[in-house]
Amino acid sequence: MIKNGQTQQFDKAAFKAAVEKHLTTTYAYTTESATPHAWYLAMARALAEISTGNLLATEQKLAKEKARSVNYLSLEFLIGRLTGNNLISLGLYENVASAMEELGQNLTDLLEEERDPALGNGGLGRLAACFMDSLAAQEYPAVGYGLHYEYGLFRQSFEQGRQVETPDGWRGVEGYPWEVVRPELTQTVSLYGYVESYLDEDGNNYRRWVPGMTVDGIAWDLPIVGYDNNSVYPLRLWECRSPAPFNLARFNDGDYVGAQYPALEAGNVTKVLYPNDNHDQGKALRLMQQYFHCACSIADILRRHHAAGNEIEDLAKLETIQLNDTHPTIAIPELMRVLIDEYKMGWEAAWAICSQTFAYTNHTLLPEALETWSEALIQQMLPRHMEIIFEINHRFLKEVEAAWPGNNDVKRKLSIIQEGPQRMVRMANLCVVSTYAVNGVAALHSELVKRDLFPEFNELYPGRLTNVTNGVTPRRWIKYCNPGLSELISEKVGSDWPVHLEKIAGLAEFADDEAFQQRFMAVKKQNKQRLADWVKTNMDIDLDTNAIFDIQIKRLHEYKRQHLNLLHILALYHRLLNDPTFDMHPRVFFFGAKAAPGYALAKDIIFAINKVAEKVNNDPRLGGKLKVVFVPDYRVSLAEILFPAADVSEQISTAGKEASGTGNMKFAMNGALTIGTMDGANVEMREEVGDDNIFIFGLLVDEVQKLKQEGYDPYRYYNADSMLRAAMDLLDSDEFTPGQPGLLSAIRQNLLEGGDPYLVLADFADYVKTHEKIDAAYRDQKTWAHKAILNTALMSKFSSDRSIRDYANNIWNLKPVKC
Ligand code: 9GP
Repeated sequence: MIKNGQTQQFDKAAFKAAVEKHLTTTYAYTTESATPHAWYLAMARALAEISTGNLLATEQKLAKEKARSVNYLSLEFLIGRLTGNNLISLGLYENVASAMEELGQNLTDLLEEERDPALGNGGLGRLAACFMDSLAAQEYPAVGYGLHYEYGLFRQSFEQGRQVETPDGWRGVEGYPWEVVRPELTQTVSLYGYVESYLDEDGNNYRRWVPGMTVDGIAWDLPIVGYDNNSVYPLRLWECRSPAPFNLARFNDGDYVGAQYPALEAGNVTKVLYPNDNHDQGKALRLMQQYFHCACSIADILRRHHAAGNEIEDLAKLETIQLNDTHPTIAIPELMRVLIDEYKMGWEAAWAICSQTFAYTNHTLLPEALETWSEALIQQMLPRHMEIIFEINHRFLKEVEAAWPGNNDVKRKLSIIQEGPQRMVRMANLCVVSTYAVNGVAALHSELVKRDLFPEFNELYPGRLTNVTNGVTPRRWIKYCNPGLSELISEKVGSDWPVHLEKIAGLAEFADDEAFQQRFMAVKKQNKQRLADWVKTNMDIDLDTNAIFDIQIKRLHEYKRQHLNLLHILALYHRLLNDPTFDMHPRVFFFGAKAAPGYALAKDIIFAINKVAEKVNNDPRLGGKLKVVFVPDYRVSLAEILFPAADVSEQISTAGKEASGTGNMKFAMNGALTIGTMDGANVEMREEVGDDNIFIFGLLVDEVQKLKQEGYDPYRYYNADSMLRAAMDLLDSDEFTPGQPGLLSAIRQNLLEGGDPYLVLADFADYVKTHEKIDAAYRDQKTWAHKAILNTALMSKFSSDRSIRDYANNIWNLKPVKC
């Protein structure tokens, strides 16, 4: 068991008493009447007492030391369940299990009672959660700032194979036991209104914003518990409320709805997480969310700065603000506004602080995800910010003029304002102009940011554009989710690998050790059984753990190409039924994915996979060789069962489209072999594990670009490849939708008439061939075990601890502070 300062005083009797006290005084149950859910809540509350105390102590210590900190601003933190993870960080897992046992409760069952706080969409939000974990584990002073959404990412279920969305009230009626509200940190946020000039007593001319309305920002802190140390950092989530709950006079007049209107409007701001991944919808309420988040966070950063006795001039010295994608960009003009209008600083002085405080991470090259806001909308909602953005742009365009005299094309391209019938503010351009560092999230992606997205910016600001390859926390993604593997690793390389992941390289020397191979594969088998049991219980599908478990879990998006995977499945189906010479090792294809509710084709792909699953899982002609499982409501807690159970990891995006990927890393750490394109972090994973231990296929970025330039014709591939044709044509038949041909045609149509924008057909043949290699490789279990062990052993680069050290050393200039 880990010993650390947070738990040295763990007193089992006192802990049990605390659990029982919460059961009765917080949740009003007796030990006899308590449900498992009530036991879980009481246990988590008792644990939160420990972490909240340490959160306050950490805050005080960092303020006293005037430590430089990073403020991680993100509209999403996909933290997943906290209880199990915090037990591991606190080193209390066994102690609490035994305490709860004495109270007649099983810890594993209680942990299942926790709802996932799904405050993010996918990779970007989960990255933010891993980063908070790594900041705390390494004691780099940090505060995470996000939004306290009333409803997280929707819950997904399937009705006749189609995705149905329902609201995700992640806090339940009782509230989330790990969070604590901090009313003393409440902020007031202005919106709408107009800007006016005025003279102060000394006759100086100033601008000021006269807001049309205000709302309150209420702070909720979630504890990010440092692994095996004493630090607890806040993940501070802002909830929007109206300053007045309702208008009493109107209510008394019988206007019940009108009386509550302002409260309803304010409540809407943090009502729901926008369910779009890699897609910008441009909704006004979303801009309001973004500004609300930024205004509260900037005000809180300044409050902390002053509370620690620091001067405003030292802001950039003591605080850095990392913008997680462009979503919090409005923080830049907000800080300028505060410095100029409230601190009465001149533009240059304010700009010197701002441009040395902010850094920006770019997470995508997809044009539909690059945020722009209509100038008119910003003007209406945030009139003073629009003025400031104009001024930033004006000064910036002078720089452009100096660098490219008389070149209006470059000016038009780089300008923060995009001209056109509706003028738009380009948030990414605003970020690059106003920050001291801009990073991409994998080596290839960062190169493409420089080469294709921002080449002129790279020329204008040499050195500003850089790379930090993503990573994932080995605490949640190995130690917590894969206890069997964790034990094996600890036995071979010592137990401190969760904070020194470079140590797992020591496993490589056992890659050829037959006894170790068997134990490694036995752990995999147990994990496959755990998943198979879950599927049996929740979906009533029988699975054989001798089959290859082949898994694709990520958001549903055309560029991620779940439909390429589907076509391969259809080709196997066709061959099994029509080619007597064809043989394959039994395979189960798993999918887990949510589609944005407005994304029709993504939903069609889900429907098609479900329909195919229905048929193949019950078709005796296939002899159990082929199964398809689409797990509903894919989320962090399900991911914790899926990653450890995978033999094969599907990372098959069109080259150049997936900025990094992080699921790819979690799979490989847990001993799965990747089938992937040369995209995102796959490229660096290949460098680490070597060509023999990864299955790479498909067009390279430059080949994709060339093919598109030359004029890509999907029919060429369709006509030339009979297997592809057979697979595609199945989609047009009623094979999977008896009596209703055409229900699955949308996919085929998109790929043929729609021009196949993500080159699914171009990569199909190589994908099939590479899967054949996987089939052959799996039949030789020793070689497979060797490769799987090496995948685990050679993944240390992809610990988010390394990513955070890269940020700390190369961007933030941040030093750890031991608490
Ligand atoms: O699509 C990227 C994904 O590749 C990456 O791993 C993740 C974290 O960096 O960010 C995703 N981007 C977005 O969600 C939107 O920009």
